[in-house]
Amino acid sequence: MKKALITGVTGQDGSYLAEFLLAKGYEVHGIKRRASLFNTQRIDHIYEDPHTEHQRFKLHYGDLADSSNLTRILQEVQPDEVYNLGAQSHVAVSFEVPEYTADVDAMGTLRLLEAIRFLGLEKKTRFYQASTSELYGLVQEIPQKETTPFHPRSPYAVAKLYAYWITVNYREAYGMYACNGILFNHESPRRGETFVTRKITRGLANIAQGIETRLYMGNLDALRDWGHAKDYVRMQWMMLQQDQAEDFVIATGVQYSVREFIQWAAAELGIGLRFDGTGVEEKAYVASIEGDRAPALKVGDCVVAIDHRYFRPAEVETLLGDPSKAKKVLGWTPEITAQEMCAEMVAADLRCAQRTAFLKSHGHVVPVAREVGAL
Ligand code: NDP
Ligand code: GDR
Repeated sequence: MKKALITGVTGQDGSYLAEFLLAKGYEVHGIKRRASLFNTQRIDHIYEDPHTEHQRFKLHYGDLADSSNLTRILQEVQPDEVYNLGAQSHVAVSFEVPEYTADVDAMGTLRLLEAIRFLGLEKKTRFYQASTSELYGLVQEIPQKETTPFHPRSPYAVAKLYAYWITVNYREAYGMYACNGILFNHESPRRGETFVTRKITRGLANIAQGIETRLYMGNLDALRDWGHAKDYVRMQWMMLQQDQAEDFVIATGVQYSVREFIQWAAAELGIGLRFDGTGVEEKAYVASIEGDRAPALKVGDCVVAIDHRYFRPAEVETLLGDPSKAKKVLGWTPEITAQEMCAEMVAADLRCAQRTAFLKSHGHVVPVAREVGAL
């Protein structure tokens, strides 16, 4: 039975990848940070009690900031495959905690690679690094492919640039099977609540049910190439099954604006929107309502407004990937479109908002988690 070790197993991708690998018959080990509250919501459905016989999904406390911990876990598990998905993954937050982001995202990758080498596992253990389209930043070429030059625009992207190159370096220096998946944005109902797509689907679902009144946004003109996380974790595994390690761009090859995503999400709720104004003054008003999914709204309500705090010190305005190499070499194609994914996310967030509204209407106090400051 093959063994995989996933850092970031409690995150969006980690949870889908763990499911995927378990279905393939792997023994899956995940590194989980200690937190003051449970942080395993995304993997609770695949949790296995350590007392069960033949347990195939095992969690280890750990942190990418702690080399001795990583070395000990690697020594114990002796994995065939390591997926390094753990990261401080929020671009805007990286401007607030740049040093921590560098420590975890850049140095954390080095710590893992070095632990593999130190333990003499470099010929046994295959290594996947979660690289990112943020490396392209100020884009030099449209669409972006494996050979497009990088120009990172945030402490997150700069840290990931180090992680990208140290992965290439360990491949070249030590003959390790180590590769980078340069993944463009991918989302799902499990996406963190402060990334733009989830913020929109959750915010509009809450507004439709009267739990919140307005969604405050940053740059609506930003263009992104959005795919579904399920399609992308399949690709992460495929990248480790080749004869030789290579780096791949994973994207859909289609881009949309944040404003378009808001319109799709609203349409899923039966709401037609009218955008007025430009830049920091822009607002969106309810122009039409159909069906019963937005009982708290009426035509003319202002549901989206701009708050300049959500603009970043340096923005990545446009990203569009060229996944030709992945299609040609690996035979990979994304199966879920951005619009289908948006519909799935809205449906999930609407169910949650309806539950909250129901409980509130029956006198229960239901706190709605909110973002911290402008992030
Ligand atoms: P998430 O933010 O959902 O998950 C990040 C994971 O990393 C969580 O499990 C988190 O733990 C864990 N983590 C954070 N800090 C540490 C640390 N110090 N030590 C160990 N684990 C830590 O990210 P995604 O699942 O969306 O992304 C997975 C990876 O892919 C990340 O590296 C991200 O940068 C990268 N990426 C993501 C893209 C996307 O569009 N989703 C695109 C390109 C790259 P906890 O649950 O405790 O917070
Ligand atoms: P990104 O994702 O920065 O691309 O990084 P995010 O969803 O945070 O932003 C996408 C674009 O939307 C604009 N935007 C807003 N973003 C957020 N979060 N909140 C807002 O209110 C808002 N308004 C407009 C942003 O400015 C940006 O242009 C994600 C992460 O998953 C990274 O880890 C990963 O590497 C990249 O995708 C690829």
